[in-house]
Amino acid sequence: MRIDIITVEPDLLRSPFENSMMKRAIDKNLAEVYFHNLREFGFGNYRQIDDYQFGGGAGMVLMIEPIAKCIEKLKADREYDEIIYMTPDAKTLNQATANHLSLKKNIIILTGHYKGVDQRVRDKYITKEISIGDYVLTGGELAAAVLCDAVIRLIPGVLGDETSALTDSFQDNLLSPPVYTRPSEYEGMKVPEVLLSGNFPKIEAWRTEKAYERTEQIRPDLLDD
Ligand code: 6GU
Repeated sequence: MRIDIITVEPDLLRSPFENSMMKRAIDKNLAEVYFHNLREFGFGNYRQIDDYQFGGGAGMVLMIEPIAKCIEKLKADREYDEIIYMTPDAKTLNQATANHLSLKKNIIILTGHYKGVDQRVRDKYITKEISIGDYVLTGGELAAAVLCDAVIRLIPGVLGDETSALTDSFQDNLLSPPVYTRPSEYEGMKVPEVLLSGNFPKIEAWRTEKAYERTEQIRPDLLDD
């Protein structure tokens, strides 16, 4: 999978891709990630990329031309399955969207900044808009890193234990059950007996029960879907 990220703050984005799972995926050639600094496509000596909004109001808006130049340059070299815009005024990212995107070959992720991008960018180029939750971030960079992590870990071969992505919270719209490791007793707090029993059907049943319990308590909305 190839991901091209168009951003105003490439340095803010780099470290998540240079560590842990995303680094492993890139090292194994299962994911290729490229950063494109929007500033390089800006106007004039100051490489201007944003301007005041028509109609007045606080906050700068990213102009269409620099973004169009960057996207057209990428599109000249290959076909893209999705051009995604990270913005708080969009549907919230969920596991189904991550699963869907993990099957794609080439995607572009555009990260917004300031007041966002000129609406005509969204109308002309964007195939999917994604928010990562109901709160406002300074820019879409960290949101793009979150999206990439959620997607890249699902690419076959990235996770060492091939089954582990399938048992994650949310893969079946349930939260994960509690987990324990050594010691089996800590300051009087004991690990549930069933987990030490070696009876795997019983352990599975316990985990399912706890997953439902936790979901009902913390995220009952997931059970409605
Ligand atoms: Cl994708 N961008 C920004 N700026 N804020 C957000 C977001 C995205 N998702 C949630 N908050």
